[in-house]
Amino acid sequence: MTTSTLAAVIYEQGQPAVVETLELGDPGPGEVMVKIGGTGVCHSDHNVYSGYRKTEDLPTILGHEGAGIVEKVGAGVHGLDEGDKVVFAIRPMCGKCKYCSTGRWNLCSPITSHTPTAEFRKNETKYFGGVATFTEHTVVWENNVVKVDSEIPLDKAALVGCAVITGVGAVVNRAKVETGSTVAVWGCGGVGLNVIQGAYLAGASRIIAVDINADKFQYATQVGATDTVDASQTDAVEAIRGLTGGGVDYAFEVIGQPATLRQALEATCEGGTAVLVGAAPDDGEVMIPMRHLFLDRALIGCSAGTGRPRYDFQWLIELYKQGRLKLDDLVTRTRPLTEVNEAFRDMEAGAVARTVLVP
Ligand code: PAD
Ligand code: ZN
Ligand code: ZN
Repeated sequence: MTTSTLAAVIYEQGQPAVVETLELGDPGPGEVMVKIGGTGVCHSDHNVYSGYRKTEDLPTILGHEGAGIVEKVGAGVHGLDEGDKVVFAIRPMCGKCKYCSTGRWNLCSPITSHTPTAEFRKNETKYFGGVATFTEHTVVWENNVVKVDSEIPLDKAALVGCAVITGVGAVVNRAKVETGSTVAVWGCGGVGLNVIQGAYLAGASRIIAVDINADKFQYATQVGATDTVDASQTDAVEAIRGLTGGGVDYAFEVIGQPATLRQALEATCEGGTAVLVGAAPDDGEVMIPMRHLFLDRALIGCSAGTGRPRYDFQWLIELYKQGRLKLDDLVTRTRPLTEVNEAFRDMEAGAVARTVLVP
């Protein structure tokens, strides 16, 4: 049996997404079909849409930051039932590879992952995609979803799967920011705002939000920024050195540009750490003065918040329920899935913190 489902498809990078009806097969062994309840529009989707990051796997179905309800369960699936609320994990969690075995779930080896046997089809076309949440229904490996508290609204839960785990996780799992530290964050989009709220949760003493769009600072302040620097008006590195008397302990680049990564490193104090969260362009390279690293500075990357989805999603949702993790303020617009291209335009214009598409 197949299920008809709307899906946002990229046939050619640099061209608008096409929202159309595809046929989706039933979940095979170890797979589940999820009815999408909400899916956030992340800049990583925009990178595929725009061609900032090239892909050969076309046509591709976008979307990875999602939450929904399990609708069909394949044979041999354990711990997931029809009606369960789930959040998607960007990376699978096989539980067996070197990385899973050493607690580094975000690096789970693609070699051991499972591509669903259920495919999206229209005529003979084969569609690529990850968890493919810019849809009404998707089928994924059981290890790509985490069952979560049934009380959390799906349009808010969606953010936990990417923006929240990536941002908060970069602070607490990867950088391990200590209470009292000073922090600067380049880029106050959906992910950067979660780095800011992660730094707030970690007890950072100073949280400096950097952006070239001053409209973003209202959101940054709402989630815990203590200072703002408009990099379109001022030299951000100088401003941060001035505010902190020599540089921050931790600087997070959450844009994905070589120039801002270099700025982030330069804004750290001696012994400080710069963390690359933004997704690099395919040919992105950055030159850094060797003497910077000599003075005990570190430059590190962070994928998916160095997250352990089965564990981290639960405590993040618990903090949301207690009012300590802000998600309602971050979903500044919801749109139907059919308006995915308008949502990308809002992102380009800096008109939103996060858009959630609701099929
Ligand atoms: P977004 O478009 O919502 O926000 C980007 C922000 O950066 C906007 O507020 C811009 O105004 C701002 N900005 C742009 N250029 C500059 C500049 N030169 N100086 C200062 N600010 C600037 O994006 P997002 O928050 O959805 O994603 C941010 C990045 O994080 C993007 O590269 C995305 O692909 C990456 C990402 N990484 C992971 C990971 O696992 N590491 C996961 C999810 C997203
Ligand atoms: Zn994302
Ligand atoms: Zn693994």
